[in-house]
Amino acid sequence: STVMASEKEAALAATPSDSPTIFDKIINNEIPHTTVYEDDKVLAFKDIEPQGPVHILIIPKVRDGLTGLSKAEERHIDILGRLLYTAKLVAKEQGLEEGYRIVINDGPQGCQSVYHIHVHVIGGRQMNWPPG
Ligand code: IU
Repeated sequence: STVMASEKEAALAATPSDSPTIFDKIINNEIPHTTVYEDDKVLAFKDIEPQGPVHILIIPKVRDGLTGLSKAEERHIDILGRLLYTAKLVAKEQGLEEGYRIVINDGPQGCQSVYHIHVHVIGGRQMNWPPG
């Protein structure tokens, strides 16, 4: 696979599409990852390139057309709520008592590199605003 100099480069090289992504391989246990939470609908695992002491990704196990937030339809309302609620559970379980950052990157300008919707939970350090 191609080595990317940065997440931004990866995002700009990524083509928004409905093709299967690396997250399917993670869901199917075909590539190593560290699961921190799982139920019948969602999977939460450690990001391989953590942007803080804690960096977890939360994804739906079935993508159902939800390549990114911009593709959301009314039928996705339940899973969208579940992704956010899981973010809260994971943040608490990870001990992020002082706060944390939730991110959903969308599209090239949003720096999205994987077209299977995911919620980032980043914490364990002071965040800054505005984001980069
Ligand atoms: P983004 O919002 O699409 O930019 O986030 C994709 C994330 O997926 C990014 O933080 C990567 O480090 C992360 N990731 C991963 O955890 N495991 C992988 O095999 C790949 C990307 I490729």
